[in-house]
Amino acid sequence: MRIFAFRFLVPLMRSLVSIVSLLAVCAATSSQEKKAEPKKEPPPKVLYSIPLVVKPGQKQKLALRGRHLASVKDVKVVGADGAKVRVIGAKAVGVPNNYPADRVGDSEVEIELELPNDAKPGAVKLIAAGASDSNEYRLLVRDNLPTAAEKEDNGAFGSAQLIALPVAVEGTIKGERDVDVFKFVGKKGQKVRIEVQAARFGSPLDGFLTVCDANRNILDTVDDADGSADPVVTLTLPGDGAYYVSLIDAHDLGGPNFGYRLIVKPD
Ligand SMILES: [Ca+2]
Ligand SMILES: [Ca+2]
Repeated sequence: MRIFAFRFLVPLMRSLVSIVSLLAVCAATSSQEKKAEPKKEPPPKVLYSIPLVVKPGQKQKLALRGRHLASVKDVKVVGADGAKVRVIGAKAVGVPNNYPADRVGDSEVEIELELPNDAKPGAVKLIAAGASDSNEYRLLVRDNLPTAAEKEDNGAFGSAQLIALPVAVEGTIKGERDVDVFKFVGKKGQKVRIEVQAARFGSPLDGFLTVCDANRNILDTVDDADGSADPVVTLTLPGDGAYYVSLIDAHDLGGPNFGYRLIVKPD
Protein backbone atom coordinates (compact mmCIF):
# COMPACT_ATOMS: atom_id res chain seq x y z
CA MET A 1 0.00 0.00 0.00
CA ARG A 2 2.80 2.37 0.91
CA ILE A 3 4.78 1.59 -2.29
CA PHE A 4 1.61 2.00 -4.36
CA ALA A 5 0.96 5.41 -2.85
CA PHE A 6 4.60 6.43 -3.38
CA ARG A 7 4.39 5.59 -7.10
CA PHE A 8 1.52 8.00 -7.47
CA LEU A 9 2.91 10.62 -5.13
CA VAL A 10 6.25 11.19 -6.95
CA PRO A 11 4.76 12.20 -10.34
CA LEU A 12 2.14 14.29 -8.51
CA MET A 13 4.88 16.13 -6.59
CA ARG A 14 6.85 16.69 -9.82
CA SER A 15 3.75 18.17 -11.49
CA LEU A 16 3.20 20.46 -8.52
CA VAL A 17 6.84 21.65 -8.62
CA SER A 18 6.45 22.40 -12.36
CA ILE A 19 3.26 24.39 -11.78
CA VAL A 20 4.86 26.38 -8.96
CA SER A 21 7.95 27.08 -11.14
CA LEU A 22 5.70 28.17 -14.02
CA LEU A 23 3.77 30.52 -11.72
CA ALA A 24 7.05 31.99 -10.41
CA VAL A 25 8.26 32.65 -13.98
CA CYS A 26 4.92 34.33 -14.83
CA ALA A 27 5.11 36.50 -11.71
CA ALA A 28 8.71 37.51 -12.53
CA THR A 29 7.76 38.36 -16.13
CA SER A 30 4.81 40.41 -14.97
CA SER A 31 6.97 42.35 -12.47
CA GLN A 32 9.53 43.02 -15.24
CA GLU A 33 6.70 44.34 -17.40
CA LYS A 34 5.68 46.63 -14.52
CA LYS A 35 9.25 47.90 -14.17
CA ALA A 36 9.28 48.79 -17.86
CA GLU A 37 6.33 51.19 -17.40
CA PRO A 38 7.24 54.91 -17.48
CA LYS A 39 8.31 56.21 -14.06
CA LYS A 40 5.74 58.23 -12.14
CA GLU A 41 6.85 61.74 -11.20
CA PRO A 42 7.67 61.93 -7.47
CA PRO A 43 5.11 63.86 -5.39
CA PRO A 44 5.66 67.62 -5.09
CA LYS A 45 7.29 68.86 -1.89
CA VAL A 46 6.88 72.38 -0.50
CA LEU A 47 9.95 73.42 1.51
CA TYR A 48 9.33 77.11 2.27
CA SER A 49 7.64 80.32 1.26
CA ILE A 50 9.18 83.55 -0.09
CA PRO A 51 8.50 85.77 1.78
CA LEU A 52 8.66 83.45 4.77
CA VAL A 53 6.16 85.37 6.90
CA VAL A 54 2.51 85.68 5.85
CA LYS A 55 0.21 88.53 6.92
CA PRO A 56 -3.42 87.66 7.74
CA GLY A 57 -6.14 89.86 6.23
CA GLN A 58 -4.04 90.98 3.24
CA LYS A 59 -3.79 89.79 -0.32
CA GLN A 60 -0.15 88.92 -1.00
CA LYS A 61 1.99 87.08 -3.51
CA LEU A 62 4.04 84.13 -2.28
CA ALA A 63 6.51 81.90 -4.11
CA LEU A 64 6.41 78.38 -2.67
CA ARG A 65 9.83 76.86 -3.25
CA GLY A 66 10.53 73.11 -3.15
CA ARG A 67 10.96 69.96 -5.23
CA HIS A 68 8.85 68.79 -8.20
CA LEU A 69 6.66 71.92 -8.09
CA ALA A 70 6.97 72.93 -11.77
CA SER A 71 3.83 71.01 -12.79
CA VAL A 72 1.66 72.07 -9.83
CA LYS A 73 -1.79 73.25 -10.93
CA ASP A 74 -3.55 73.86 -7.64
CA VAL A 75 -2.75 74.91 -4.06
CA LYS A 76 -5.08 74.10 -1.16
CA VAL A 77 -5.26 75.95 2.15
CA VAL A 78 -5.85 73.92 5.32
CA GLY A 79 -6.71 75.41 8.74
CA ALA A 80 -7.99 78.84 7.64
CA ASP A 81 -11.69 78.97 6.72
CA GLY A 82 -12.44 81.59 4.07
CA ALA A 83 -8.86 81.78 2.78
CA LYS A 84 -8.58 82.73 -0.89
CA VAL A 85 -5.80 81.28 -3.04
CA ARG A 86 -5.00 81.60 -6.74
CA VAL A 87 -2.16 79.94 -8.63
CA ILE A 88 -0.26 82.42 -10.79
CA GLY A 89 2.26 80.00 -12.30
CA ALA A 90 4.81 77.27 -11.68
CA LYS A 91 8.33 76.76 -13.00
CA ALA A 92 11.75 75.22 -12.46
CA VAL A 93 14.33 77.49 -10.81
CA GLY A 94 18.12 77.36 -10.93
CA VAL A 95 20.05 76.31 -7.84
CA PRO A 96 23.65 77.42 -7.19
CA ASN A 97 25.96 74.40 -7.47
CA ASN A 98 27.11 74.45 -3.87
CA TYR A 99 23.56 74.64 -2.46
CA PRO A 100 21.76 71.41 -1.55
CA ALA A 101 18.57 71.14 -3.69
CA ASP A 102 16.89 69.27 -0.82
CA ARG A 103 17.25 72.41 1.29
CA VAL A 104 16.79 75.26 -1.19
CA GLY A 105 14.47 73.55 -3.71
CA ASP A 106 14.67 73.45 -7.51
CA SER A 107 11.19 74.65 -8.54
CA GLU A 108 8.44 76.95 -7.36
CA VAL A 109 4.77 77.76 -7.62
CA GLU A 110 3.69 81.37 -7.33
CA ILE A 111 0.37 82.09 -5.65
CA GLU A 112 -1.78 84.96 -4.52
CA LEU A 113 -3.02 84.27 -1.00
CA GLU A 114 -5.45 86.09 1.25
CA LEU A 115 -5.82 84.66 4.74
CA PRO A 116 -8.75 85.73 6.93
CA ASN A 117 -7.99 88.26 9.69
CA ASP A 118 -8.44 85.57 12.34
CA ALA A 119 -6.02 83.05 10.76
CA LYS A 120 -4.23 81.36 13.65
CA PRO A 121 -0.41 81.26 13.62
CA GLY A 122 0.68 77.63 13.57
CA ALA A 123 -2.62 76.33 12.17
CA VAL A 124 -2.41 77.29 8.49
CA LYS A 125 -0.99 74.76 6.05
CA LEU A 126 -0.65 74.65 2.28
CA ILE A 127 -0.80 71.62 0.00
CA ALA A 128 0.45 71.86 -3.60
CA ALA A 129 -1.37 69.51 -5.96
CA GLY A 130 0.22 68.19 -9.15
CA ALA A 131 -0.18 64.58 -10.31
CA SER A 132 -0.33 63.90 -6.56
CA ASP A 133 -0.54 66.01 -3.40
CA SER A 134 2.50 67.48 -1.64
CA ASN A 135 3.27 67.46 2.06
CA GLU A 136 1.31 69.85 4.30
CA TYR A 137 3.56 72.91 4.54
CA ARG A 138 3.05 74.89 7.77
CA LEU A 139 3.03 78.61 6.99
CA LEU A 140 4.69 81.11 9.33
CA VAL A 141 1.77 83.48 10.01
CA ARG A 142 2.26 86.80 11.82
CA ASP A 143 1.08 86.83 15.43
CA ASN A 144 0.23 89.97 17.41
CA LEU A 145 3.84 91.02 18.16
CA PRO A 146 4.81 94.43 16.73
CA THR A 147 6.52 93.87 13.37
CA ALA A 148 9.58 95.60 11.89
CA ALA A 149 11.10 95.07 8.47
CA GLU A 150 14.85 94.48 8.37
CA LYS A 151 16.66 97.37 6.69
CA GLU A 152 20.01 97.05 4.96
CA ASP A 153 22.73 98.15 5.36
CA ASN A 154 22.86 96.73 8.89
CA GLY A 155 26.04 94.68 8.52
CA ALA A 156 28.17 96.21 11.30
CA PHE A 157 27.94 97.54 14.88
CA GLY A 158 28.14 101.10 13.53
CA SER A 159 25.19 100.62 11.18
CA ALA A 160 23.10 98.36 13.45
CA GLN A 161 19.33 98.68 13.01
CA LEU A 162 17.68 100.10 16.13
CA ILE A 163 14.79 97.99 17.46
CA ALA A 164 12.43 98.45 20.42
CA LEU A 165 11.22 95.48 22.51
CA PRO A 166 9.06 93.54 22.00
CA VAL A 167 9.50 93.14 18.26
CA ALA A 168 9.44 90.57 15.44
CA VAL A 169 11.86 91.59 12.68
CA GLU A 170 11.12 90.13 9.24
CA GLY A 171 14.38 89.90 7.32
CA THR A 172 16.63 88.05 4.91
CA ILE A 173 20.23 86.89 4.93
CA LYS A 174 20.36 88.33 1.45
CA GLY A 175 23.61 86.84 0.20
CA GLU A 176 26.68 84.87 1.20
CA ARG A 177 28.36 86.25 4.34
CA ASP A 178 25.51 88.74 4.97
CA VAL A 179 25.46 89.88 8.60
CA ASP A 180 22.35 91.50 10.10
CA VAL A 181 23.02 93.51 13.26
CA PHE A 182 20.29 94.94 15.53
CA LYS A 183 20.66 97.23 18.53
CA PHE A 184 18.34 97.62 21.48
CA VAL A 185 18.53 99.47 24.76
CA GLY A 186 17.93 97.51 27.96
CA LYS A 187 18.04 97.76 31.74
CA LYS A 188 20.22 95.88 34.21
CA GLY A 189 18.50 92.69 35.40
CA GLN A 190 16.00 92.67 32.49
CA LYS A 191 15.39 89.19 31.09
CA VAL A 192 15.37 88.99 27.29
CA ARG A 193 14.57 86.18 24.90
CA ILE A 194 15.91 86.26 21.34
CA GLU A 195 14.56 83.66 18.92
CA VAL A 196 14.99 83.00 15.21
CA GLN A 197 12.11 81.46 13.26
CA ALA A 198 13.46 80.15 9.96
CA ALA A 199 14.50 76.49 9.57
CA ARG A 200 11.38 75.26 11.40
CA PHE A 201 9.38 76.81 8.57
CA GLY A 202 11.67 75.39 5.89
CA SER A 203 13.86 78.46 5.30
CA PRO A 204 17.29 77.30 4.08
CA LEU A 205 18.82 79.67 6.67
CA ASP A 206 20.78 77.91 9.43
CA GLY A 207 20.75 80.88 11.82
CA PHE A 208 23.62 81.69 14.18
CA LEU A 209 23.07 84.38 16.85
CA THR A 210 25.68 86.45 18.69
CA VAL A 211 24.73 88.87 21.48
CA CYS A 212 27.17 91.62 22.54
CA ASP A 213 27.09 94.42 25.10
CA ALA A 214 27.69 98.13 24.37
CA ASN A 215 31.47 97.56 24.49
CA ARG A 216 31.07 94.80 21.88
CA ASN A 217 32.02 92.04 24.33
CA ILE A 218 30.32 88.76 23.41
CA LEU A 219 27.71 87.74 26.01
CA ASP A 220 26.45 84.63 24.21
CA THR A 221 26.50 82.77 20.90
CA VAL A 222 23.99 80.08 19.88
CA ASP A 223 23.78 78.09 16.64
CA ASP A 224 20.98 75.54 17.13
CA ALA A 225 18.39 75.08 19.86
CA ASP A 226 15.71 72.57 20.87
CA GLY A 227 16.64 70.12 18.10
CA SER A 228 16.32 72.64 15.29
CA ALA A 229 18.78 74.84 13.35
CA ASP A 230 16.96 77.93 14.73
CA PRO A 231 18.92 79.54 17.59
CA VAL A 232 17.34 80.83 20.83
CA VAL A 233 19.19 83.01 23.35
CA THR A 234 17.84 83.87 26.79
CA LEU A 235 19.84 86.23 28.98
CA THR A 236 19.63 88.56 31.94
CA LEU A 237 21.09 91.93 30.95
CA PRO A 238 24.22 92.70 33.04
CA GLY A 239 23.81 96.49 32.93
CA ASP A 240 21.90 99.49 31.59
CA GLY A 241 22.72 100.38 28.01
CA ALA A 242 22.88 99.22 24.41
CA TYR A 243 23.00 95.60 23.26
CA TYR A 244 23.74 94.16 19.84
CA VAL A 245 22.14 91.08 18.30
CA SER A 246 23.78 89.77 15.13
CA LEU A 247 22.44 87.04 12.88
CA ILE A 248 24.38 85.15 10.21
CA ASP A 249 24.04 81.85 8.34
CA ALA A 250 26.14 79.20 10.11
CA HIS A 251 27.58 78.13 6.72
CA ASP A 252 27.93 81.70 5.32
CA LEU A 253 25.32 80.88 2.66
CA GLY A 254 22.53 83.29 1.75
CA GLY A 255 20.18 84.62 -0.89
CA PRO A 256 16.82 86.33 -1.36
CA ASN A 257 15.18 83.05 -0.29
CA PHE A 258 16.99 82.94 3.13
CA GLY A 259 14.11 84.51 5.06
CA TYR A 260 13.75 84.73 8.84
CA ARG A 261 11.67 86.19 11.64
CA LEU A 262 13.74 87.42 14.60
CA ILE A 263 11.81 87.82 17.85
CA VAL A 264 13.36 89.95 20.59
CA LYS A 265 11.16 90.36 23.66
CA PRO A 266 11.18 90.50 27.45
CA ASP A 267 11.32 86.91 28.80
CA1 LIG B 1 20.08 91.09 5.62
CA1 LIG C 1 21.71 77.27 13.50
